[in-house]
Amino acid sequence: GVLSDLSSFPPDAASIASSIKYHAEFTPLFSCQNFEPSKVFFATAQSVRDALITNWNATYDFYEKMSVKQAYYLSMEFLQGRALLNAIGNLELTGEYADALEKLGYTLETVASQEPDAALGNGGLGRLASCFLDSLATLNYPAWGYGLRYKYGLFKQHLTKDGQEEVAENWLEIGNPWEIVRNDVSYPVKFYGKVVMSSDGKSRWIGGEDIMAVAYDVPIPGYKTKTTINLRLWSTKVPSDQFDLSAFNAGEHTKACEAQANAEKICYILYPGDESEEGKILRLKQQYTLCSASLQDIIARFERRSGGNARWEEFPDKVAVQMNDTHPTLCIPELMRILMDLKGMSWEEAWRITQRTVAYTNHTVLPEALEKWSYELMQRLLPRHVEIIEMIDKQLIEDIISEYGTSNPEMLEKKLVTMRILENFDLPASVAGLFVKPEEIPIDKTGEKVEATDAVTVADRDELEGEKKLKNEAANKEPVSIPPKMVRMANLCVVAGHTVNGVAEIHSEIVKKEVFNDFFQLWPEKFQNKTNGVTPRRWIHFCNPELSAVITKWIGSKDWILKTEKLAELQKFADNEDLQIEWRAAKRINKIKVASFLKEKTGYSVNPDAMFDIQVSFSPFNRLVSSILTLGIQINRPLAYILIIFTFILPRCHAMSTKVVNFQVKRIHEYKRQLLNILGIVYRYKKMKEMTAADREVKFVPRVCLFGGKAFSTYVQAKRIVKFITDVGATINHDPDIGDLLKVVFVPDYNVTVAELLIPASELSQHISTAGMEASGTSNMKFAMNGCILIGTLDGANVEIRQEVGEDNFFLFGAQAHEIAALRKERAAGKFVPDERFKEVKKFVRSGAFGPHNYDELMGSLEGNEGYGRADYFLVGKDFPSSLNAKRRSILLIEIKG
Ligand code: DL6
Repeated sequence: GVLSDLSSFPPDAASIASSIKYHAEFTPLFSCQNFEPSKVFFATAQSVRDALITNWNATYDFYEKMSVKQAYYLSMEFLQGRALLNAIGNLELTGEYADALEKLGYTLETVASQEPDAALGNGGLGRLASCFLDSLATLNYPAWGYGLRYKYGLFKQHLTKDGQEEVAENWLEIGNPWEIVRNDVSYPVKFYGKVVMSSDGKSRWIGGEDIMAVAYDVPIPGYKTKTTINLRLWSTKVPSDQFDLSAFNAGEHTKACEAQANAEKICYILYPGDESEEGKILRLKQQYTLCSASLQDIIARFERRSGGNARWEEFPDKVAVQMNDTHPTLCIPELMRILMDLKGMSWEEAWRITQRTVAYTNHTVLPEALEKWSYELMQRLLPRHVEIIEMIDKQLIEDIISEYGTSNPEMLEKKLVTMRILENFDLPASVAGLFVKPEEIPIDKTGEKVEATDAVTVADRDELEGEKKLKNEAANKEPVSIPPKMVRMANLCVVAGHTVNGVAEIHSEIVKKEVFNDFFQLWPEKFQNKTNGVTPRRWIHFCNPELSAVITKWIGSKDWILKTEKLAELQKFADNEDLQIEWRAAKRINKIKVASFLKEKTGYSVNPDAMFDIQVSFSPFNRLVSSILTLGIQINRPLAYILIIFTFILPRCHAMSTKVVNFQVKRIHEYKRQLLNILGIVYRYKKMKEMTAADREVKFVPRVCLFGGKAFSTYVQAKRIVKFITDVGATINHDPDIGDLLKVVFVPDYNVTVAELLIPASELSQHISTAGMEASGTSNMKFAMNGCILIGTLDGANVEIRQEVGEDNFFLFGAQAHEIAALRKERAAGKFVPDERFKEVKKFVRSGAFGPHNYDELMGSLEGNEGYGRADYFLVGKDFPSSLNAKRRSILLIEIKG
């Protein structure tokens, strides 16, 4: 329920100013002489934090007293961005803080701009987690987030003449005014060691390496409520008794600090490179730290709330654990371990409780993103967990056999091979004999056939494989590789989770029909859809105060910030010229801000009256709240009718804006097809160059094309794409023939703060993934909410957005998901006939139009089987002509309405 009557925060500017001054004086982090902006920010944030702590404590006490069911969102990523404006906005104290700071000689904007982004995430999945926290608090849900407190945030992206360069983001350099370290809340986390059987017949995991996970709490305020929930982030350190004092005193300083360094590096960065064995171990340690510390904490809270008389069968009625993708999968065997080995439960009891407690959200269908871990590595690091996983796998085999029987061994074998958690493992003795086919009857060392009496054991198989390998090597020098034994985390999630959800309608269908089809056939009731959502507070109200004011004025209240369906009331004013003028004025203010930001960051000048066309990646929306529903908590929110504003207002408001800014800001990934977008721009540039100046002026609407997004540091192709876009920009932006008619800018270091600036300024944005590959997308929602027209494929949440805004207001193009497999086959068979315009644009790129490079790797990847891997796997060539048509249609709409 809603909390009431909590202690209030100083409401007037004078008391806020004195609270800021107090913190400025007593914060030990800054010198007392100066009152520079970074110090003012810190002191301001601390004064806000006072209020949040009061509300946090009251919220905590309330939920403790009521002993309510609590939802826990476990995520390796939380992409929080800045917190100051969001916190004072949610507390409805923005005006008071602005006044207080003015009294102290500062503007709120200057102070807020001092805050580093908390970039503890990579993209959509992390930003979604942060949006959920805002909405959960706003709706007064008893929920917490659990994550890791990375010392370095997602890298800073510098753009040099060689392309993207990654630089460590030391976001904690001046300290983090929002967090509260809880030195009294820490848990041991173990790695390596061995499992022994104790006298009571229970397994005990002993020895190995121990570290401590320490809690850092970040209060998350809801909007217009006192409810303040918690984001608990774990940091790692060595247990205090493990400092090797004698080594240190003997001068072996590095050795003495080794354990400390080993423990601390677990929380250094998100997704450390995992090409090396060391990198893999570090990632697995991170995942286990998150799961183990969070579960120990959750269980301690459950026991405390049970007053020392825990009734374990009630655990799932009090606790829901949502796994944000597969990174927190280890909470399944960890919960089993704790319940069996430490709380004395039987396998059956522990399994029932675990299954009723955990649920899984899938965020991707990319096979390479469905995590698998080396069995051998996992067994070394987490021996007890691997025993438990083996038991779950064994139980799964039994379930499959009992469902399908043994009368059709071929079908059964196929099911087992796809569904098992353990990959490349022999079948248990009980069933293995069924599948020995005549031609596979093994040969013994003397050349005789071996009787297939029982299971082919692992050792047998390895030996036979070894022999085959030797024979092959001798025969044709091509060794046969033995497939490595792996643990499939997604399969484990599906088996153990009581629900599995995709994040948009089309994605959830693909999850059922393709990715986990065998599981869907076995347990159809587990599978559901929860289309993603975004918070309208951050993503309209706070990031776009201009548009927000227009909406509030015409609707007559601010109710829409909580009840987005109220936005539908704008429809009746759609033809009102005054509204249209105000709407366009708001957009123009945002575009002017972007123009000056671009000038400062890149040196490029863009005309704010050009059309802004953007391709980027994070998002807001109150189509609440996907995964949370699977926690067994009902969030009773209607669909967000926010998009209706598009149907009725957007075209009319764009009407008077003659120029377009085109945005594409996303993680750089081949499936998101930034390459398709930039090739369309290159084609446009080529056509412009072929015309007379007079024709160009008549035929082209001035356009600013913006890209933003980071390429993963080892993703070579993505980095080539970044470099290519910046090279194209460097040529076009300096071409005197083109002037303001076309600008191409790669916005460096795209993050939440940059998104908050770009999205409100957008007129056209690109959501153009190869159909079936973008699980949902959330930036599509954020752009739509800020009065931007979308160009896109029928993919992810685009499908639902298009239904809401109407077909006329969404510029659709491209092959559809069900056509993709056949198109790829056709492509691979060399049957694809490219459009002349596609050939022309590639030839132009190769001609040296953009500098000395011929971009052979990039262009080659779009061509046949020429040694560049999967020949145009993402179907850029196929969708190129229809993307040009869609762009033309979108511009026409904007011009015609004008
Ligand atoms: O569900 C949030 C977000 C979706 O909107 C994106 O479509 C999807 O790509 C993203 N998934 C991930 C997981 N990893 N990969 N790839 O970030 O989740």
